[in-house]
Amino acid sequence: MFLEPSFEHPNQWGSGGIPDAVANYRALEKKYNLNPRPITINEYSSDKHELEGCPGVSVPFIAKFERHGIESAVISWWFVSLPGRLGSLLTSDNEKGGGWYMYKWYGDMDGYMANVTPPNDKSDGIDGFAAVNKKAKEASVVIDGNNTGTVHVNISNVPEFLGSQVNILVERVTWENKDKAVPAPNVVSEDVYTVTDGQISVPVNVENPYYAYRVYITSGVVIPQSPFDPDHVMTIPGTIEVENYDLGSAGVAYSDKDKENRGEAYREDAVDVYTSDEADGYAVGYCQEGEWLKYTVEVKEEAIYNIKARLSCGNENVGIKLYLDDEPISDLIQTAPNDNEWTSYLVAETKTTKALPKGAHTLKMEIVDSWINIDRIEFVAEGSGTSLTEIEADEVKIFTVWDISGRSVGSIESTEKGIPSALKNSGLKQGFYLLKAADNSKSLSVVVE
Ligand SMILES: [Ca+2]
Ligand SMILES: [Ca+2]
Ligand SMILES: [Ca+2]
Repeated sequence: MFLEPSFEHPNQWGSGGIPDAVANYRALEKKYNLNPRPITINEYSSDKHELEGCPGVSVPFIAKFERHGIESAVISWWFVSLPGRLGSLLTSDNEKGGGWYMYKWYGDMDGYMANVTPPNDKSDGIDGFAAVNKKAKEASVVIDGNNTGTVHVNISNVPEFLGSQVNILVERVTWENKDKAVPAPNVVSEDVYTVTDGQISVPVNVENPYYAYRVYITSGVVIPQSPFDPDHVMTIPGTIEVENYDLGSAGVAYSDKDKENRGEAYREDAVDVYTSDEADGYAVGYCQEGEWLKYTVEVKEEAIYNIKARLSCGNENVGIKLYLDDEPISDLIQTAPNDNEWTSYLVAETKTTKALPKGAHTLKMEIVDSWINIDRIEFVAEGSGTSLTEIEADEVKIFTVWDISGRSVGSIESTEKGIPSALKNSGLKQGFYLLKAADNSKSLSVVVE
């Protein structure tokens, strides 16, 4: 069924009219004995075209769509001469604007939507939408609207899986105008809250009605660091398979910049472990600047050690640095760039910058710059050990290809060395892609330039 706007409700501006419009329409269905139809909104927007895509204006709309069961809705399309801008979520130079991040927060919501009660449902004022994701053990609330001042986000029935202590990250996305690029959301505050009678109250200072804010809730229960295999603590001298990083919470045993598990192999937390070409089978990939992993190690004897790190470096700036109990023990360790051949590993050879003291310690591997795969790090006494050789693969295989958002974009047939040019020739845009061999023998990441 399609209702002409003039039939019952003319085009209306703002989000405050949605509750009554939906109720009136549902009453009509009842009156004429119709089964409830899904409601689609063709275009939603502020009445000011310059506010298209503005996060603070869009939040109250989305909140009401969720609350009142709107099946789908399309953002306005004022600027038809600039197509492909996602309703002004991108600037006219195709850079991300503030609205892009707010819609990404919405798109990242998974699990089920939670009920949100705003101060006034029939207004464009402060409103919000929220989701609870049991699988990822997280919940989030996005708020804003045409008000400023402190908003108390009162959350009841905090799910038990979040525990009695929760981490609360409050983030803000700014917005000046639809052509102003925004580099990223900012962190406003990060605190641990104690859940009392299933409730917490988070104050959020809304500084600007055009901004949007996200309250992101995760479990505050900290799992302490412990060896991955307590029966076989890794030793120096010896080989550290980097995928065998310690057990423990994020920020304790590891730090990974995105919560996705990109490789979906071997480990189940946010660290991106991939199946690799080696008999050992695994490497840590999708490594970004500042990420780190920790290892409980036993240093057998005090000595300076030779280091052999098996790496696939995505560019000439990227590498790893090693620390023992947070003291640096190496310079930057890197190899020649891999020319986007992510199964082509090289071994970097160097030595520790100081003698490692005997005994139990924590080894930390830190990522410097972005995009490197790491298979393993050997610590060997001088004059011993065998050199690893570069692995090449010439067999033609079928690879399924995903883009950075995890969307399948087709498949290619190629040798591993030929993948970058095969991707380019298949017409894919610049960007980061994940590939998996159809025979499940390999998973790798490739940058198309
Ligand atoms: Ca990750
Ligand atoms: Ca990562
Ligand atoms: Ca490995």
